[in-house]
Amino acid sequence: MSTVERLLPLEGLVSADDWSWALKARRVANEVIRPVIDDDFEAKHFRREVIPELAAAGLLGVHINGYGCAGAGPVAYGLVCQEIEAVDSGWRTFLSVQGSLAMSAIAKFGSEEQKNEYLPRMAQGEVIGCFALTEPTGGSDPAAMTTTAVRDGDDWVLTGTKRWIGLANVADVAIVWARTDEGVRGFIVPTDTPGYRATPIENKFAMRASVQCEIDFDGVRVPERLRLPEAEGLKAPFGCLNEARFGIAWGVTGVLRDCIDVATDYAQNRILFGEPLAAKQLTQDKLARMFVSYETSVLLALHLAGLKAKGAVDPVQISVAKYNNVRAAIDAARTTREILAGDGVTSDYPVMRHMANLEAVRTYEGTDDVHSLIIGRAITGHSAF
Ligand code: TGC
Repeated sequence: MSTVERLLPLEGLVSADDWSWALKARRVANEVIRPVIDDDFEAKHFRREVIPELAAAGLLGVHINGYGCAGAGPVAYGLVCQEIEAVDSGWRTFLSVQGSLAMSAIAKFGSEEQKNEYLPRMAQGEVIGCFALTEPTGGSDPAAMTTTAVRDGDDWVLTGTKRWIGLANVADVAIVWARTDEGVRGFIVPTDTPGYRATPIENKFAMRASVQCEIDFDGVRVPERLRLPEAEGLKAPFGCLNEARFGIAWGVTGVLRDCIDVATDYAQNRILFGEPLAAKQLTQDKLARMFVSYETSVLLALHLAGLKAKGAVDPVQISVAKYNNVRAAIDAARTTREILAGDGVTSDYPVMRHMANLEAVRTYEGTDDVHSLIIGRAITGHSAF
């Protein structure tokens, strides 16, 4: 049994229904992803066969109501992210891109026709989505976007470049945010439309079991019926980022948990100076700090979920949780590496994979600097971006 479940079981803090979602996600994570993740990370292989398993468990767009989606509450949504990310951040990223970003964009801002056309098939994993907001000149300032959509009769013509877009080369549809004469608008772009070209970014040291791309839009023609009618201005994509940031705040607690388990098991079995490493005061201090950090991160995530369930969560509160929990997970991965010493840098253990992935996680969906400044602005009233 996991150390954290033995000492402070999360099961007792959540409803039976929410916990059943954790168990469904844990099964897929442990039976389908864990056995292959080290090889896939090493080989930079995105294992598409995992998608039907995630879909069969109801995990794609798990938090969306109706249209073939499970309509699970925020705690369940968070627990699902925690279980998948405990194995690998790349697969939690897949869940976020598909469910929190692409499906959420359609659910929040699409027409009834668009929701009926796409959401059930996306929940089944038959249609894969990506979310194209970030541009090559910098992701922190979407207001500076240069991708344009120009009206031409019944169509829109999209031109520009997006970068760091998860799944863009395997996606069937891209949710693309572009500047129009009336401001930023969102479009559902079938990826087989002429002029759409997604090129994987091959030389990543993080998220190697998932795929991120640069996308070129060279006069991509999209009919008006594929514009998201309710999306007006940048607050629309930010509304989707709020969902993804919430999932990250929960997901990284899974990495923290995995690090504690790896470090505890290693320390119990590694003999140093005639006794287990676990019997040393310095090791116990490291484990205790990680455990306390896990508990505070989870309680913050649970608090956020409670606010979200009441419809009362503020984006600043999401920033607090993303900022704190990602940093806590990074600290735990570093501490685990220290406990494992030389073994910690090998692929016999997941520590370096987690560490590398977390460098991407701290950067996307708002860097920790951006979240720090969002919090600072809320405290002081001064915008310091
Ligand atoms: P500003 O440009 O003035 O605001 C524009 C409008 O957006 C509203 N807004 C939000 N609404 C809801 N939730 C939020 N979290 C919001 N943040 C901003 C804002 O109120 C305004 O509304 P309105 O009605 O006045 O027009 O921007 P700001 O000063 O509020 O924000 C500045 C800053 C730096 C905080 C913001 O630009 C920001 O959060 N930057 C980080 C962007 C980010 O997270 N990018 C990563 C995207 S990830 C990606 O594209 C790849 S997807 C993942 C994958 O594929 O793997």
